[in-house]
Amino acid sequence: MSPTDEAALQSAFDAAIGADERIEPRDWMPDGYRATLIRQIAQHAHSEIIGMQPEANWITRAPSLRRKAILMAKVQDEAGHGLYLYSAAETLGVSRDELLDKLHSGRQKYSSIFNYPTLTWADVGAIGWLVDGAAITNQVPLCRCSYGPYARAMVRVCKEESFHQRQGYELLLALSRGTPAQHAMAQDAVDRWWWPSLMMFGPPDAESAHSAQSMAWKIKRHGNDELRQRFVDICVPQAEALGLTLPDPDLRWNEERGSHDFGEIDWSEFQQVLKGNGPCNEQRISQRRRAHEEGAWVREAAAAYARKRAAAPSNEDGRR
Ligand code: BYC
Repeated sequence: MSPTDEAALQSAFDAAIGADERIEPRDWMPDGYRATLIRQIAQHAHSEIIGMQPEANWITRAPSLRRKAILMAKVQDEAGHGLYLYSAAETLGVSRDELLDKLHSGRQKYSSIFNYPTLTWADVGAIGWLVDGAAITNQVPLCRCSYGPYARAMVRVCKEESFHQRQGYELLLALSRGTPAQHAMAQDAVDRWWWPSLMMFGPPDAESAHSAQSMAWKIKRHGNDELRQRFVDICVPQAEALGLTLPDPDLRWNEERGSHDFGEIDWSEFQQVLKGNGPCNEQRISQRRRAHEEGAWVREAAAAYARKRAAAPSNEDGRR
């Protein structure tokens, strides 16, 4: 391609972004835009499938048939989200195998939040309320992401996440209004999940390597700090309604800002988790590798069946 052609394509891309139009898979896009999307969508997909583990841990021990059915549906939804997102990433020219290989070998990240253990049943509620709540706050703006397939996937994901958030809230409410031991269990779970949930939004804007460029490309619509603040403001009245407290002595309403002030996040803990030193990093990855290996026969069978169908002559009505 000549430099003039490239410049024309770049200016058509810039104009589309400026006019809030969607970029679609066949459109020209700068290499950096493509690479950023692959990185973010892959991380997001990996988070969905790794995120199945901490909750699946409680399926066999859910306290009633109703709770078990709800939890199974939720964990299956997370698998579905992973599938939509891997498909969205594939439209950018990478294969699912390549992405899974990068996850398994630690060359691509998944959300820090899933490296914490689920110690009690109340953790299922805290994940729903806080982790899915944080995910919705982050993902609703992604429904307006400039890349079409990612934005469209997010619409359905957000609808399902909102069901997940409510199930967590309802579960915690039942525990909070239950016996003193159940109330204490709910409070303990919130105490452990609060700070890691705030870390889900990523480092402060000043240290966020990708935010400025991703916002200029309209992949991200808001900075990490703005979304984190929005989440804190949403959670404070919800915690009051739940009869639970948030573990932050510095949390208070700031009349001037019209927002809550909150305490310092321990960013050294976040960095440790990202480096692989969180409480469950090793367990999560080895479990994922094992599940992948044990599922090899399913992938082989599906591929053999697809080959057989492709080779068979069509029936008159078009069926094979
Ligand atoms: N954990 O420049 P920054 C779910 C990395 S799943 C790990 O601000 P960016 C659910 C970041 O990747 C929820 N790594 O990055 C599932 C970068 O490193 P690299 C998942 C993090 O991309 C099952 C570096 O730090 N949601 O909801 O502009 C059950 C610098 O950061 C994290 C998504 O993935 C983190 N928390 O912004 C229940 C949403 N934060 O890549 C629930 C989509 C930052 O240069 N993703 N890093 O090596 C995003 O919106 C953005 O990628 C982020 C980070 C806001 C997360």
